[in-house]
Amino acid sequence: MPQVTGNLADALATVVGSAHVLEDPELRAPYERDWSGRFGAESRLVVRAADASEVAAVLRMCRDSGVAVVPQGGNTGLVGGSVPRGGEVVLSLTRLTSLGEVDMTTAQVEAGAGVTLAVLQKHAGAAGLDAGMDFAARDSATLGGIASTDAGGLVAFRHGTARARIAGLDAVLGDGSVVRRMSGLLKDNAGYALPALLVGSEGTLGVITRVRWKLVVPNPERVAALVPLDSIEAAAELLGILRTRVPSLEAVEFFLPEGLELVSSYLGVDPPVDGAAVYLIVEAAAPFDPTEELAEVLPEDALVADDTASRRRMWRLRESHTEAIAAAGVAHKMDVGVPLTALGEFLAHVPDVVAALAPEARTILFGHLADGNVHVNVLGLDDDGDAVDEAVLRLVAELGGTISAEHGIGIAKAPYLGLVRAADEIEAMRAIKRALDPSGLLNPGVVV
Ligand code: 2HG
Ligand code: ZN
Repeated sequence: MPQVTGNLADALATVVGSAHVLEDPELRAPYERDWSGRFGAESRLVVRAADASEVAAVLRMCRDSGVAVVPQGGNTGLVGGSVPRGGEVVLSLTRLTSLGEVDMTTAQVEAGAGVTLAVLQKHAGAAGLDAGMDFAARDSATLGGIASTDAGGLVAFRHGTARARIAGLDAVLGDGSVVRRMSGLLKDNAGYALPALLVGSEGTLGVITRVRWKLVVPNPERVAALVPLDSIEAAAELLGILRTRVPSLEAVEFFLPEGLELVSSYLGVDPPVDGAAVYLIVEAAAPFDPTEELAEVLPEDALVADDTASRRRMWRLRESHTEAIAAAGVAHKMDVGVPLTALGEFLAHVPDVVAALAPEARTILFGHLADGNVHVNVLGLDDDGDAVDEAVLRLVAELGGTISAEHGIGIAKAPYLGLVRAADEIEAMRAIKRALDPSGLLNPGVVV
């Protein structure tokens, strides 16, 4: 294996080829700022490995040179967890795109960390199966990033978060040792579950190079509905009815009038409904047509979409929130989880909490209602905006929620971990970090 004798870039080039070591600031730039537009800094260089052995060699060289590494997938993160804080090497995994044949006995498939969610969805579809995960960034977000953040998305209610979809993985740990767990066994309790620990560890313990993904059997018949409601309490009540009386229920998402207005004008469309306090998008999918089952419990003014084109139009109103917000400015994003019993109180209080500190700011609230996952986006904050983040996250903690539901802690929320995790628990996390990444090579400043 090549040794680092002089310049790190030259040494890395002997591993990945000089075309994949980017030093030119213009070439580095797309890797240095994340999708939030808020986080990022200059890297020392960007290195694009092609496989697990190159990843291992890159990590060893960086460790030997005392240079920290920020692993990066599709760079769709929103919490600063996959972009440099200043001077690190960015290790891009997007070239790890090998994709195995679907194993029809287990309904599992092996895929490189750089395979995007959309490619996995297509590959699964060709075998008559489905990825069991979906979200708006599907074309760019990669499986390595999805695994390391334990991403959730639009159908987590039915199929769980990434954790539930990952049957195994390969990873290179910070100390250079390798974890290989690709057998995909449902029952395998031999020792500590290291793959489970790596899922959601945000690149702080190891670099995931390959995953074994559990596919699901798709439901061919699908119906969506846009439901206008008078209050968040009415939404919570309807959610209870949907959950218990609609077995084909797949997703229950929500947005509010401010979001609908912003998205409609961004897309240049007339909102199909207005005048409500809360809007839900409900989707059901089953082997039989679930329209009747769903319609039975929905209010009369719900708009039902039973063909693909109208369902897509409906979903665009929800999925385009992130883009419409980004077009309006750089938002502070707080991806939080709140117990459903406290959701009404949370949504009612957040605008006041923000307004008390930043009267001019604009607060957009939307998210995955069935999961209690609210995306708080605040536009128009100045440099002191972190006080707003803290106040919102404190409210979440007081209500028994979590400061990170699906985007991760990153650097955005690292200072606030103590709001929802006890000191002992954080110390246990630090001990794990020291054990698996003793030189602090991987993603410094993220999580703990
Ligand atoms: C979504 O649910 C994503 O659309 C992004 O998690 C949320 O932009 C956001 O805050
Ligand atoms: Zn989300």
